[in-house]
Amino acid sequence: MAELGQFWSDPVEIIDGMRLLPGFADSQSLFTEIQALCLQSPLRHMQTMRGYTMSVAMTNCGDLGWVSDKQGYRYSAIDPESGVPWPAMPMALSSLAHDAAQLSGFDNFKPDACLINRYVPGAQMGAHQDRNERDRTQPIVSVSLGIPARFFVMNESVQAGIRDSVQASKKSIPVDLSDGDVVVFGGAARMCSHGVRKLKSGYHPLWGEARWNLTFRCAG
Ligand code: MD3
Ligand code: FE
Repeated sequence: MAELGQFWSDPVEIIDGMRLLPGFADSQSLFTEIQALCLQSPLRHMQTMRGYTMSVAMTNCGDLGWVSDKQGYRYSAIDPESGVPWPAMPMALSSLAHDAAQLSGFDNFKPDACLINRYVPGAQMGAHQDRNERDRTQPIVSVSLGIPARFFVMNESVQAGIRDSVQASKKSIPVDLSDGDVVVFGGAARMCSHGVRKLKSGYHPLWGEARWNLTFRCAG
């Protein structure tokens, strides 16, 4: 686990409530944990309500897991593929998320859900909000691993127009996320729309031709 205060470079406030901790996560130790989790609860491509198959492969650990099917998006204590609970969240993962949240001003972050996303070249995630979590005063902590990806977040600000009186503007802000980068989304950024651009091909010595992302949430 990364020691508190150890970064490749200083934390960056991208927009109000969104803080990037460059290189905060120890990719090597997470690799071992994630391999073990995926043996217990294999990655799968979920269906959307409209019948599309997601290009991102997913699984979960923790008390609750995010699922999507013809009934829609929700959290479930049971892995629908196996009929048994998701694997427990390893301490190495929950403490990483806790420490990243604490460094960003959120004390006592105790996530009950960790969504594990795997992108291969060509995979992407369209713009969406994360709104299935019960307590939205809690942040979401995201950990990026493997080959880099271009993430985008919509900054929903109100700007005074020159001719119009007041105009709502949504500006898409690109952020390149690399192996070990951790992002904390809380406060004003918590409900911002966001997504991931189509992954370009690449190779990472540990993760191969893939990008992985962990998102820690207080869902229940
Ligand atoms: C901003 N995952 O699983 S993580 C997702 O890289 C998701 O796999 C992306 O969006 C990925 O829902 C982005 C960054 C992230 C996660 C949650 C957020 C950004 C967020 C919630 C609110 C605002
Ligand atoms: Fe999201």
